[in-house]
Amino acid sequence: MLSRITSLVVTGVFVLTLGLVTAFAATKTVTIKVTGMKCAKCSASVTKALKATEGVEDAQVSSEKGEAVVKYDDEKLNEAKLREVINGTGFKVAE
Ligand SMILES: [Cu+2]
Repeated sequence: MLSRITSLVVTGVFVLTLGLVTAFAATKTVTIKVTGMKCAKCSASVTKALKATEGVEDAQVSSEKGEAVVKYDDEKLNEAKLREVINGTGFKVAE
C-alpha cells in the first residue's frame, strides 16, 4: 500500500516537472525582414534553409512581404544565428 502511494507521488511529481519543463522551454517567434526575394522559389529556398537549422520549429517565408516568420527554440538558437542562416542563402537580412 505504502509503495503504491509512493509510486503515485513519484508519478505526480514527474508529470508536474515535465509540465514545468515544457512551459519553460522557450519557443520564440521572430519576424525577420529579408531583401532580394522575388518569387516563390526564393522564399522556398529560405524556408528550406531555415527548416534545416537545428532548433527551428517552423518557418513561414513570404517573398511578397519580404519577411521570414520563424518559430524557434530559444535554448538552441538565437536571432543572430537565424540572420546568419538567411544571409547564407544569398538573400540579405535587412538591418
Ligand atoms: Cu525567386
